[in-house]
Amino acid sequence: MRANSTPRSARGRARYPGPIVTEQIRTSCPRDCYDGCGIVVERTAGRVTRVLGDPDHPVSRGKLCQKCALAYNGVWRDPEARLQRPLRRRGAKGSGSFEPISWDDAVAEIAANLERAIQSHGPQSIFHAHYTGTCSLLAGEFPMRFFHRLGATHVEPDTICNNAGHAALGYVFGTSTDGFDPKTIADSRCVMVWGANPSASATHAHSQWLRETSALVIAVDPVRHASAEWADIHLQPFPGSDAALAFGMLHVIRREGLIDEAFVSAHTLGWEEIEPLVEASTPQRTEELTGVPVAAMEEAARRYAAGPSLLWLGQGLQRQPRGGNVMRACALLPAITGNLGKPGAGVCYLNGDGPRNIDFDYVGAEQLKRGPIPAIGHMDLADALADPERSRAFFCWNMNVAASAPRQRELRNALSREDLFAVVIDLFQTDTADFADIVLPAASFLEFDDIVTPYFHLYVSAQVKVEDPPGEALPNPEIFRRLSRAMGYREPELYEDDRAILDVVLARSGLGFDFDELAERGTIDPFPEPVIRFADGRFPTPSGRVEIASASAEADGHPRVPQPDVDPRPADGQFRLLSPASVWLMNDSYGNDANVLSKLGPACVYLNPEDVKALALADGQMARVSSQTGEIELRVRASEIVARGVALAHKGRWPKGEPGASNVNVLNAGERSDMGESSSVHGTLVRIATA
Ligand SMILES: Nc1nc2c(c(=O)[nH]1)N[C@H]1C(S)=C(S)[C@@H](COP(=O)(O)OP(=O)(O)OC[C@H]3O[C@@H](n4cnc5c(=O)[nH]c(N)nc54)[C@H](O)[C@@H]3O)O[C@H]1N2
Ligand SMILES: Nc1nc2c(c(=O)[nH]1)N[C@H]1C(S)=C(S)[C@@H](COP(=O)(O)OP(=O)(O)OC[C@H]3O[C@@H](n4cnc5c(=O)[nH]c(N)nc54)[C@H](O)[C@@H]3O)O[C@H]1N2
Ligand SMILES: [Mo]
Repeated sequence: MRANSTPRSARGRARYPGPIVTEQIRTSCPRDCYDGCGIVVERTAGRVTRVLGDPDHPVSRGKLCQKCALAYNGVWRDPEARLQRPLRRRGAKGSGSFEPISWDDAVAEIAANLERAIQSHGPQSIFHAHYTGTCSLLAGEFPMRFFHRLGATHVEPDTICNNAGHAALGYVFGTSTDGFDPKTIADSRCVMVWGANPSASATHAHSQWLRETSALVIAVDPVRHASAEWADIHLQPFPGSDAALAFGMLHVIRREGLIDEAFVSAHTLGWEEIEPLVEASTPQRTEELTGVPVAAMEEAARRYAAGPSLLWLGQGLQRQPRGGNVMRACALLPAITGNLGKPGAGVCYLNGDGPRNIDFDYVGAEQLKRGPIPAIGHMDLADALADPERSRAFFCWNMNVAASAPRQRELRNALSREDLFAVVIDLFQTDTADFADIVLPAASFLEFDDIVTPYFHLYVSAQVKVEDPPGEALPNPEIFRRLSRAMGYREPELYEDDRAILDVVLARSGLGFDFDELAERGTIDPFPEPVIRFADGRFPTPSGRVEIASASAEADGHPRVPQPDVDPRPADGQFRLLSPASVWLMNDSYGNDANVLSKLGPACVYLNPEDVKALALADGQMARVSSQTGEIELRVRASEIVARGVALAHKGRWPKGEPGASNVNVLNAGERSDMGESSSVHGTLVRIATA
């Protein structure tokens, strides 16, 4: 398909005459964020002077979010803060004491240690963890070529984030990554945002997409965050009770004759199997189970069913002990009301590359695998790294596990093992890097060309090099080419040049533009008309229908149909701790920016004022928050945004900047959800007392 050539003001790479020549260059934000903003970089005399939102980009409209505006004009461009040379450990693990070494010495030392691990314990004793520290294509996928060839154990990335949702929606729809096109909101009468908080995790989607629509907005969240505050209807269930809420809404929809019978009979499988459960899920019973008042729930059910309606299922929603069941239950709503396959309707969890046709397998060179790749989930990482028979070496790249992963104390103990050879590749000396034997300095997104495919909007964006990396820092792909050479590998895929890969990817996509055109325009929208998913009524499940009842789920040991379950309420004075995205942090990425830190203030825990009183605490006082795995001191914020029994402390601070050298993940016991070996971090139970 030919790209849409919407005219944009001719600012890309333009030169402005004058005594000081300032160039403006378009690029794109590759952070793990729904928004995928367009960026304009100002450069004077070859030096970047400012990083701004692209005024012509449909999402950023000239404004970056607050956190990226600070970090991209702060710590990310501060050469003093950035890693500039490869480093070798000098002191004890975790002490942060290192000496600079050359790239040749660094990769030779890594190769020698990997060989040693392979000889003594096999390649599977080398573990590598990575996630979405950057979401650009080459920086995220090219390193996989090296690890496929090596045969290292893969720490399944999505298990730290969203894998339960992927598994659950896979059972229901046969896919979790074919979400609605946000553009179709123009035809929606109702938008239901369930367990996502765009006001923090997608600030442009909050301030534009959601706030500018004339559709009715329903938010379903235990926290009254700014998007919930903005919504026309806010349902505030107790965490982990959403499956019962979805069944309660189905009860109302059925009782009031709002089922789309034609859609149900033509395109779904197993409705009759859940009808008795729906029948039993009366509004009164639902209120008892979830805490959501009957009237609000009934109104939301009616408005959603009337449609056309969008359902945004957040990643926060499924970070629960029964998060997979919750996702399956919520997914019944569009199926029963026919809010699928037509303009203004649909479900979105994440958008994969879908119609953009980006060949990720080629970029990751699957063919280099020499057999099945061993894998573990993040919930098992601390144990695997603690065991010298299982693990001899560890790579961490695009990720900061010492801040983001569960069982923080156990993980740090494991990373302290003298006989675990650790390599960390990052822009900064993170907590994880403090435990490395070799630290390799990575280039930032401003320092190499790449492609970004955002996961909410269906755009294709260019990441454009605007300056050289500081010191000897290198882009991820070049780092892995050097590692391959040091290992003596011969496969040509390991040495393929970045630009050649970008050209192949765009040529294969059939989208009709090459990298030069993309770089010139910054972002291209290949689909000016909203893409309507499942318009033919067919779903990639075994039956071709929406599988309310799923034999695949049953074969995997789950109930055939979703259940109207709720988690037990926390007993004897415990609280349910939620630790979602902070407005000021990007996961753990900006926790070392001075301006971000001053905006953040001290780490705090939000509690309902009644709970604050009952705990004999006061607003502003320090509380000791403890769980089965650790404890942390947090400043109390008494606030009505959470109900009684719920505690809220945002993720993303750097442990080494905190008083007890830990962040909220010291409380996270790494309990897994019911599906996908995935994190149930929002199900963490804690006790709270005066510090
Ligand atoms: N308590 C709690 N914990 C959570 C969560 C939660 O909700 N609550 N959420 C979880 C979720 S959803 C996620 S996704 C994870 C995220 O956890 P992480 O992936 O650990 O966090 P990030 O900050 O995204 O990225 C990690 C690192 O990537 C580096 N980086 C950026 N660009 C590059 C690059 O080009 N090359 C290299 N080599 N490195 C780069 C950054 O400097 C940063 O240090 O955290 C999880 N942890
Ligand atoms: N500013 C900022 N933006 C980010 C990130 C960041 O760290 N900071 N991280 C990025 C990443 S990696 C991800 S995965 C996304 C995550 O972004 P989201 O999908 O928005 O997920 P979370 O921030 O984890 O949580 C969203 C909401 O889920 C709610 N929630 C928790 N448990 C339940 C429940 O049982 N039921 C219901 N209904 N709601 C529940 C929380 O109260 C929270 O308000 O954001 C991305 N964007
Ligand atoms: Mo995430």
